[in-house]
Parts: sequence; C-alpha cells; structure tokens
Amino acid sequence: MAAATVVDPADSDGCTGYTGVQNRGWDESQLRKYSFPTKPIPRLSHTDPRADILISNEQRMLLSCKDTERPANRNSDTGHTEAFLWGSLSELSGESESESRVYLQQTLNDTVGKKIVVDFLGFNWNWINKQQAQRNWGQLTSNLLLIGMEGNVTPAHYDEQQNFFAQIKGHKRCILFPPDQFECLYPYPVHHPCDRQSQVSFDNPDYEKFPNFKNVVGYEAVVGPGDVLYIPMYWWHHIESLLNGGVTITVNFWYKGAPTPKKIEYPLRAHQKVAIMRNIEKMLGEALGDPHEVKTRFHTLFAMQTLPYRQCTDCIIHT
Ligand SMILES: O=C(O)CCC(=O)C(=O)O
Repeated sequence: MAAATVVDPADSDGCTGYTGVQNRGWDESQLRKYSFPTKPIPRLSHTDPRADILISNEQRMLLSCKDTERPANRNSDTGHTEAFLWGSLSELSGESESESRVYLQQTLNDTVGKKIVVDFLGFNWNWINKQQAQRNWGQLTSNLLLIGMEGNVTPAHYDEQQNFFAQIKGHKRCILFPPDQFECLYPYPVHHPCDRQSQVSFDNPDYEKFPNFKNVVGYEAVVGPGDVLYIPMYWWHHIESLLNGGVTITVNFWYKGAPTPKKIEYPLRAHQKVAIMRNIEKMLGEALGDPHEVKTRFHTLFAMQTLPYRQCTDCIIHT
C-alpha cells in the first residue's frame, strides 16, 4: 500500500508548498487519512509572473490573493452578511441539531440576496477578466456558492470547464489529479448519473476492482480565506472541508475552455484523449439505443484488440 499523504515544503516548480505551519489556521489532525501519496500544489502570489505561466500551461496552482476578493464575512459594515448566509443554511437544513450533513450549493444569481450580490461585485474582476482574456477562455458560465459543514466531502470528479475556486471562509483540503491519471480513477460511464465521478471509495479502496488506484498520486493544498485555487479543465478534484474546522464558504468561477485549435497537434494531450473517449462512449450509447449495451460492445472490441490479427479476422468471418 502506498504511503500516507505527504506534504513537502517545496515542489519541483520551485514554489513554496505551504507558507508555514504557524498561523495557517489548521493542523494535520483535521485532514482525513488516505492511502495514496500527494505532492503540494504550488502557492504563488497572484502578481507573480510564474502564476501566469502555470495557468497558461493548464497546471494546477494556488493563488494567494488576499486582495483578489473580499470575502462575504469581511465586507459588510454591519456584519449582517454572515448572519444572512447562516440564515440561508439553517433554512435549508431545517435540522441544525441533528447529525445529518448539509451542503448548500446554489448558483449565484440575483435571488441569493442583495448583500451577497454586493459582496460578489467586490471580487477583483480586473484580475479574473484578464485571466479569461489571456487564455482565450469562453464565457463565465456560472458561479456556484458552496456553504458546507465541517467534514463535508465532495468525492473525486472532473469538470469540463476551467475553474477558479475562491475560498471565502474556513479551510478546505483540495486534492487534484491530472487527466493522465484517468486510468487510475475509474470514472462511472458517461450515461450514469455519477458521470465524471470516480467509482473508487477513497476511504476504503477496492484494489481488486480498481487495481490501478494503487498508482494514483495527487497534488494537494489546503485553501483558506483569500486563496484562489486554479482547477484546470478535466483535472480530477476531491474536496473536503476540514474536520472540526467550522463552516466553509466557497465561490467558484466556471469558464468554458478555449476553442479547439483548428490544427490538431500530435501527440494529443491527456485531456483531449479523455474528451475523445467521452464522445465515443456517448455516440455508441446513442447509436445502440441503449447505453447499457456500450459496456458489452466495448468489451468485445477490446478483447479483439488483444487477439493476434489472424485470430481476430477469423472471428469476424465466422460470426
Ligand atoms: O467545494 C466543493 O465541495 C466542490 C467544488 C467543486 O467540485 C467545483 O468547484 O468544481
């Protein structure tokens, strides 16, 4: 079994992993324990030119942008904003005394309340608009407001959009995996309701069913108020609100990726291969008229790929 999560002080990019143990507002005991190793996600100031390079290369990175956004719980003159957020959360749960977990995930629009909208407008839009323009990303499709209880976990999944993940309150541990680890993470089929999510339970991995999970290596960071994590399109992410860390609040910014280049360059990149496989899976499901048949057809196809060519053609002729 692989070693437990490792957090090195610096990584190969030469950037600092964590900015120091003191005053970071959390400690290792608040992190869940997993069987796979991780490396730190580089942490840079949003004014550092190396940040631009990493984002351009679609590499995960954490921006310390204390002035990039003004968190909801800091911005209000009256302090009512936080109370308002709490109000929304307890209304949603309606059972604040019970054991059950609640996680409010609400698209930011003008129904969320004036104070939140005003806070949201205080974000450093110059910076983020510049990022969007420089990378030729498409439109900002949505912002999700996430208000969660301590210990909440969002299981590993990937999105087909670029994501700036802005932490407002509390701390979250984010473990990212690049698209080339697709084979280690065993996503559900595209027609499944859990499409884009890993089938592997991180708490109790079934290595018989998912043997390549033994090879998985993550990149991790704990984000706190004022941090913005760049989660590149197609990168897997597992996110947990720290144990005993109180309520967490995040706002993400989802952007459509840059348009596909007219001239495709080879070798293809890992995320392009994932996109191709998704399209094939979708098309096959539609053509067969039953997504459940996709698995059988794929098995037959792959079994044929492993046969010597002669045997393979015999098999076609005889059936
Ligand atoms: O913060 C979370 O719990 C999940 C957020 C997420 O998956 C995302 O922003 O894509």
